[in-house]
Amino acid sequence: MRMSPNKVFGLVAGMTGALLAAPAWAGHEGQGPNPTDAWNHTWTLVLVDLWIIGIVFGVIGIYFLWRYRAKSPDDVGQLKRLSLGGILAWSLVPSALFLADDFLLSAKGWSLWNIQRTVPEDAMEIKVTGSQWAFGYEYPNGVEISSTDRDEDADLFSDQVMEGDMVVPVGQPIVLRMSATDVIHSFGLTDYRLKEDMMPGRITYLWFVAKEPRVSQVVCVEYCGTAHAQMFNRVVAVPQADYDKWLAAKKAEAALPVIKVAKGPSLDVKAYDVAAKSN
Ligand SMILES: [Cu+2]
Repeated sequence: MRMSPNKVFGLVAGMTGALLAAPAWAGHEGQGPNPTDAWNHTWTLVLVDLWIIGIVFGVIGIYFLWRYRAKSPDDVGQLKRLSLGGILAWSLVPSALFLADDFLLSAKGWSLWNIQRTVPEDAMEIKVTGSQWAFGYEYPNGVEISSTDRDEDADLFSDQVMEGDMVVPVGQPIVLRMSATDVIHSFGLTDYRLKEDMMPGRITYLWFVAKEPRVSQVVCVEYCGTAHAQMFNRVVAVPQADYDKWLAAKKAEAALPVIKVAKGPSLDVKAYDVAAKSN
């Protein structure tokens, strides 16, 4: 089969047309724009683009390798002169197609950024503080949670709400107003595809909405010192009714007088035993 340059050209144009139509079938099923869906949508589009471009160029490249291969050792190729129209078409049309794709992706990135930076009016605010090496949260009713409340041997994969969890209601947009007490940290809400720096002396923000009950993680994604790797916490999304119950319980707990015992150096049990026996 011999393909004329015009046919190859038609193939490229056709496949690129499919690429530009891709947003229609790579769309998201969101109920209103939120940063997580917008990121997923844009990322899917980038991947679809890369696949289509890769396949188009791969197929054409392999075809040309086969079509114009040397048939004998002394086979010398012949340069075909293109007409002026051919030269213009082969240079301008592919450039225009690539530029159109670039503009499409930029526009998607732009709209994604707008979605990520525009906090819905009904968002519930939680104040978040980063410090070496913990996340602290303050809820609108004054309840305070710290990732250091978590038991050291807690099962991080448990689907039960545990001490230290940041709990949020499903379906409610949450805006985090964030700062730090010591060095720069970053709030990495990876399951929601979001992150934002937390800095001393500055308030930054991030908003997200959980569409279903789920347990996910927040990790510090800015190296912040020795125990940076241990700076993580669970973010648990629960139905609104469960959230209300949890918050009320936390509020009641906070109302009790709490006597905090400072942690001293660990007790040397052996020395204590010896001392006890000698008495
Ligand atoms: Cu950190």
